[in-house]
Amino acid sequence: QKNLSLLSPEQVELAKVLLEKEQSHLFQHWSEPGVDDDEKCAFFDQIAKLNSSYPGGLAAYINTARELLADSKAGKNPYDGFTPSVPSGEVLTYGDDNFVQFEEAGVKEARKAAFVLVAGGLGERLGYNGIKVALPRETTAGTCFLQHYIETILALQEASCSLAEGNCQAEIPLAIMTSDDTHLRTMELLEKNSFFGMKPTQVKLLKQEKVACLDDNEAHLALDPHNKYRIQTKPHGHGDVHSLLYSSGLLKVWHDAGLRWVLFFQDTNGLLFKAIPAALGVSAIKQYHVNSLAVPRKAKEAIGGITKLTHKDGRTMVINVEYNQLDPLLRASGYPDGDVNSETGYSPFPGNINQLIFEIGPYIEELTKTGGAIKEFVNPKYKDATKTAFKSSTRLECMMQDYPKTLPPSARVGFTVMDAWLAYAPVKNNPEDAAKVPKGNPYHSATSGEMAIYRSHSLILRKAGVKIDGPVIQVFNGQEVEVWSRVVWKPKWALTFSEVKSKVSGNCSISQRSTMAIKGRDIALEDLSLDGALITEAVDGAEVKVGGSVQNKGWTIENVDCKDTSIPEEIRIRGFRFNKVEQLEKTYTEPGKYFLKP
Ligand code: UGB
Repeated sequence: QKNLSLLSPEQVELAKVLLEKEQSHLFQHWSEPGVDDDEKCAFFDQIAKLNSSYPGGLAAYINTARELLADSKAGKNPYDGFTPSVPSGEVLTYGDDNFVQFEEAGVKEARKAAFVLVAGGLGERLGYNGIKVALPRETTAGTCFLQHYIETILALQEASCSLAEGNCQAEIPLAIMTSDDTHLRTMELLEKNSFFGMKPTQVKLLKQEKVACLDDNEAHLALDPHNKYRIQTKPHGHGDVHSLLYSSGLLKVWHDAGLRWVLFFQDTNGLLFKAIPAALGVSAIKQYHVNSLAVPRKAKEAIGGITKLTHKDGRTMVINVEYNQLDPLLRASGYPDGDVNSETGYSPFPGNINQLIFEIGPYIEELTKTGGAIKEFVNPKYKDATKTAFKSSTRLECMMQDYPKTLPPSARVGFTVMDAWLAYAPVKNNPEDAAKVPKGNPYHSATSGEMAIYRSHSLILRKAGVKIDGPVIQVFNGQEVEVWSRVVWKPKWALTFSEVKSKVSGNCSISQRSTMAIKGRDIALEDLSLDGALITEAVDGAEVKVGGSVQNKGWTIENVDCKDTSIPEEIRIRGFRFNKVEQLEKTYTEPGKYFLKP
């Protein structure tokens, strides 16, 4: 009481909220006034932050926590009353007429889009010490994820503007959600690299705050074990992105500027932009308020399944069900074998890759009602079966893909399925865990993430008429992967299948042991026969035709051990590195017309 008399009116209000919500234990150990006053102020600063960064404030957080903890203790299933079934969505086949039409429509729409990268996660499963967006997407060109994302958005901006009538000045905005774990390093990466060519004003960083930890079923807030004047906090999950976009006012700025779409994406999927133009085209043509990208999913694969849920009362929704919940839900709903592959070799439930496209109008309307609050969940680890005590403190969590859970039935919620080889190659698992993944299921490691890029590029070129050898199978860091020709290109070379086709002509062939990096806009492959390594770089305005027979010793692949700490971490987590024995490398620094022939 004596301590409270020293507080400002705002601090008194906050203290009252805490006392009303039965949190007096937070003050019980406080020393006399005049002792530890700085710490006490810091405590209230923290409380004020926790209060303002949560929709509805700390009181709402504690109320929800009590409800969810009671449900968890009672063993209540969040899907009680719901029956799962396989939903129907848009299933695309890469390169067919339908796909090409959606891609064209998507590129046209892109100038009305804003991109949101959720990059607040530390990637505990990957165990990498840096921020994940700084990892090389592949090690042939060495471009990091963030650079690749930005270069693709800039290429889309340009391609989209070139289709607009009149003088198009569109600058596609990019928001990046960071956290205390990633914020400074993300900012440094951008600043050190001049924002990878984007205007600094185009990029906005939104930092998510952690939420208060909970000690017990009564939702008593947990004190930090190292400081009795602090509340212990933990991450709240990627679902924070919605409240941040709303509370920062950014969404309104985008809406007022006439933008129509918001595209959310995760930190380490090096393929996802291959799927963006077509998926955005689907959103525009089908007028989806919400469109989730999905890929065929192996049963029990550690990604959520897109599921249609029908409630006893008639309500239906198409929503992601996390992988650990899908199997029990199916077993409880008349599928005795749970989540199993169908005769196609895949689960009938498409895999959520958390690439979401929202139409801004309906999105902002919904957030005006909810403030961006997302249905949360709690996952306490109980000490024993009585479920009365926790092994360690817990907290509420939320996921960005749960946004549709509060939408009315009239909302147009759909999804788009594309081949995994085209759209999905996340880097989430460390080498040891990846090596334990059941045979046939994807590894989701740095090794598989890089190899998937070469496979995707090889398959795209094959579809465009290039003769490309099949892969060989190799083992790196205990993972058996297909090794295709190491082909990479800059996003401005080609964003869509039509663009790839327009840059390839005659009889082109690339052998399996080859490496090809295309670093320029106007580089055309004409009657090229490549058996070795070929690196072509050209400034805008330099038109280069590459042809003839290129043959050299090329780049070989060497195994490296993930435990060998003499090798940089970003390399050893892949289990291989390139030995650049011989290559043909040409750089064109002046505009003009050139013919590169050995
Ligand atoms: N992230 C944040 O920005 N803040 C946070 O507090 C937490 C994460 P994970 P997860 O792609 O296969 C998701 O940890 O959550 C960012 C889907 O839920 O990599 O286990 C983080 O930086 C799942 O349905 O993934 O699983 C990263 O960019 C499936 O789609 C992103 O959020 C799965 O991803 C995802 O965080 C998948």
